[in-house]
Amino acid sequence: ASKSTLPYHVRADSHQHLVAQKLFRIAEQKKSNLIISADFSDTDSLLQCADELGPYIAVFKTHVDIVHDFGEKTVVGLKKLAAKHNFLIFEDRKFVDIGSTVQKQYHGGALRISEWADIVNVSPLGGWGVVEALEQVISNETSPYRDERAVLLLAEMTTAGSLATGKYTQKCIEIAKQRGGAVIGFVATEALGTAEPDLTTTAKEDFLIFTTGVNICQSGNILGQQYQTPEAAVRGGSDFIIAGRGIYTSENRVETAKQYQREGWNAYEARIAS
Ligand code: S5P
Repeated sequence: ASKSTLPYHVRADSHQHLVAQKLFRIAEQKKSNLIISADFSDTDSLLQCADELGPYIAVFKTHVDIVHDFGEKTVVGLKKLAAKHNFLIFEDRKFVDIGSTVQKQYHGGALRISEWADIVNVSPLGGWGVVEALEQVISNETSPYRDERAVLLLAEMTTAGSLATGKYTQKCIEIAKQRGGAVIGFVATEALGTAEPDLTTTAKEDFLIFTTGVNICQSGNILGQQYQTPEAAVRGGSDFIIAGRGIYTSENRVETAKQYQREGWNAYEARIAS
């Protein structure tokens, strides 16, 4: 699978999507391709993590449906910290339903995801309609967030026995290429063969690879989660590495985050030099 060996700033300059441009620039400025997966069940813990680790990350990934006291304070707090520390917010909602339902889950509802999440992900298990549905909401002329919202397709999963392989993964790539411009990349364990060797001639399809299942110390857990190291992930084509428990359950999460940041960044520098 080919992976991009181009520096983030080059990809920022040639990318057609504002969110991808922003993300590449943040990565370059902060020397970080790290995303923290902040799977906390209360607002205070979530915001404290964002404030402590904010300086070392490019993106803060949430599962707000596990936050028992989710509300105005959560939304305002997240937005404020994103501005303070210059990171994007990714709600790992994994939409998987018919388009009409997904529109209601994304926009409004209890979680108001379209209002605060720069990035969301979706599984096109039911086909392209669900991607179209999100794109409709995003590109709606009355939307105050037009161009500022992006979508990732869940192309692979890290868990043992995952069914998100082969044809399903290939279909994700096809859908990303065929649909309008909101899809900026994939959640995948490695490069999916979509990287363009030379963006100076064509920058249409520079899809970003976001990789979960990243952990320096562990290889997996009893519920089937499987891990790779930051270095292995980036070497394999990951553009942004996502780590949760490997960081937030460690004794000193700030030092651990810095370690993941360093390892991810060094691997990126090695890749673009190769
Ligand atoms: O295939 C996947 C896709 C995702 S988005 N495997 C995953 O583990 N995830 C998410 O990444 C998962 O929902 C969790 O929020 C995070 C992994 O957390 P960790 O604590 O195992 O690093």
